[in-house]
Amino acid sequence: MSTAKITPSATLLSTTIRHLTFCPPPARIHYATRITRPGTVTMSSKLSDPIEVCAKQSLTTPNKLGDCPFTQRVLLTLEEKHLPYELKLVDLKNKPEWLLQISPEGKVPIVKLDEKWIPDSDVITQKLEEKFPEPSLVTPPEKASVGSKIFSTFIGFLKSKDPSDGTEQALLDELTAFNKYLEENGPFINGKEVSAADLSLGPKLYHLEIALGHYKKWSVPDSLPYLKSYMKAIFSLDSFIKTQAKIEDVIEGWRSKVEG
Ligand SMILES: N[C@@H](CCC(=O)N[C@@H](CS)C(=O)NCC(=O)O)C(=O)O
Repeated sequence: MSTAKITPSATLLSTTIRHLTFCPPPARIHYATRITRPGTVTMSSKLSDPIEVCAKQSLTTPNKLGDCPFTQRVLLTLEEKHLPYELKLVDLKNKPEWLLQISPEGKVPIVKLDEKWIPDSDVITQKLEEKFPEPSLVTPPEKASVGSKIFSTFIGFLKSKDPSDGTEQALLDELTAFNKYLEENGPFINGKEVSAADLSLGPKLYHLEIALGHYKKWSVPDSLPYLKSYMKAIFSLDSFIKTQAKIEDVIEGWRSKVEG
């Protein structure tokens, strides 16, 4: 396990650093910066116990959040709901025994809710919505899968070694369909307000932009202006800036997929 350092956004007033073990959560957070032993980072905008979140540790920088888009989705949900949380950074290259005990698949994110460790960002965000319904981030079911094939087609293109295998076109088709959707329904998936589907897709588009730019010298074409504006808007959210992975981490995170 390791430590983390995250710059709080202007709206978040408390940062607490604690030891990275499954010790009981700290006493109530009181809008103050408190450093005890090296360890987790707690960010809080409310006077309540922080929610424990196991997250991927940076591959490039000690004590920093790593490059997991599923974890960022969960953190964005917590941020947008103004819920305090505490990160427990996990070295996924050297998984600790306790991780496998609480999540047999050994994957992050994992979040502790009602004294139970919950894996999988789909399940976690659903439970957060049920337990903390305000402010609502619900995406209407008919819109919830908009853009959902972008991530898999991005990975197909990223891994491809054959420029004529159709993977670039498959990605372009998905991005073009999404651009059209945004033109007609945007600026966000559910219209004017950011909702859960954006918080899932945003981190994936961030990875797409960085990884394809680095490994393929590829960028989203100018012929998709609604998509470009969407990415700009999501990447500019305070919550996004606060929870995003470092560019070097995203590049390192995809290296084995590209070179492997
Ligand atoms: N379906 C899961 C996917 C989580 C996932 O794949 N996490 C990656 C990091 S981004 C992981 O923990 N990988 C470790 C491994 O596969 O051993 C979710 O939505 O939370």
